[in-house]
Amino acid sequence: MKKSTLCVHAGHEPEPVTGAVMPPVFFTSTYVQQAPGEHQGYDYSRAGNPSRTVLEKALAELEGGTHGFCFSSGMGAVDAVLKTLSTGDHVVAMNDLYGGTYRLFRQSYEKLGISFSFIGCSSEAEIESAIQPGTKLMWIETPTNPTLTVVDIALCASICKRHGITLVVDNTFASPMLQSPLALGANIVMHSMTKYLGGHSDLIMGGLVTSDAALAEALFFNQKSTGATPGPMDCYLALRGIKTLHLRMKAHVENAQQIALFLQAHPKVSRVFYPGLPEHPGHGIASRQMSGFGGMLSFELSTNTEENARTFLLGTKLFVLAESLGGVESLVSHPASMTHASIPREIRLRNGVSDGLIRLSVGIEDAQDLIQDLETALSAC
Ligand code: P1T
Repeated sequence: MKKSTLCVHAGHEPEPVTGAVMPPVFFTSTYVQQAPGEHQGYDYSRAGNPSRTVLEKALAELEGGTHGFCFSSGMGAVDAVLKTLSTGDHVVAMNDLYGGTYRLFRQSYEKLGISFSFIGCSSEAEIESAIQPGTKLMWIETPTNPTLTVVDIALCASICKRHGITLVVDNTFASPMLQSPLALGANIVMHSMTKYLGGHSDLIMGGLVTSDAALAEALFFNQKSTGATPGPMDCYLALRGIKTLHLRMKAHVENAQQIALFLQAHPKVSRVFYPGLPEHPGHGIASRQMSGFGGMLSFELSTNTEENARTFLLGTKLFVLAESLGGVESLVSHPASMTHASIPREIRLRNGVSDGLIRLSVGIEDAQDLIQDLETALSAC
């Protein structure tokens, strides 16, 4: 089945008792047992809830995997993966990561004796040289947040396979519509479902998908043991979001492409980071491994200072100044002081996140209205 059909149908069929076309929302924390330990598959909603099951199945189907797990945030999903590791293990990670992921690695897991090497993931030699005897996990985002760097998933997968390393791909920026990491050889795909999957900026949620039974068992154990699980209403909202993911992604991609071209041609803009532009260093890989270049882009003004960026950020009206991304509405943000503030400045600068970098989450409004909004803000800079 094509992904657009899966978006509409994945995870459920009409409900057998009443014939309801949409799955009911099961507001229950617990389930009656016929005898101690005898039940119909659900005993307590931290371990499982039918509304969550439907969503987890839908997510797994969309990512082409066999096991899906949903969490009460993207960070809850990241944490469940890291908890599969033990003291002494080593992780190779992409150097440009969402600030919260970087913070969890450095501030929560390093002190538990897990070590990390942050690298650019730009070549086989670079990745090979970062691998140590104790390397258990490789963590990449592609395209990255916020510099839109593209990492070759198939290359990482083949190196990881050779060394018996689990490859995790944070697929948040692409969404399952534009990129399928499991098909390219990744072992786990991770999502902040708060973003494109939810799609309407009205929930916080994370997701993991794998086709590896042993990994699935470990992730399920961490999910139910730690308990960062979403409630049934959020699961329903996420499922409802997924039903239009294919249509929304098409609009996000078309609008972002037009805005990238507009910004690239603008005299007050010096650099545009968007994998859909032929000049982007990751354009070739993105063309191979993505079916569209996404709705996220970043750029720098010709006078690339924090003050000038601030003038721009206060000058947009349609692009609302806010963290997060992937909703129907357009957002603008300043990674250095917002989403990536927890990364020390010198490391942030080394990773290409300058003080003046501006990030756009391009929504599904009319492209010309969005461009007009950007033009107004640029004229004030
Ligand atoms: O916010 P949460 O649902 O917990 O997801 C964390 C996360 C993980 N991975 C990526 C690539 C992300 O972008 C995020 C969250 N990002 C933002 C809030 C942001 O504005 O970039």
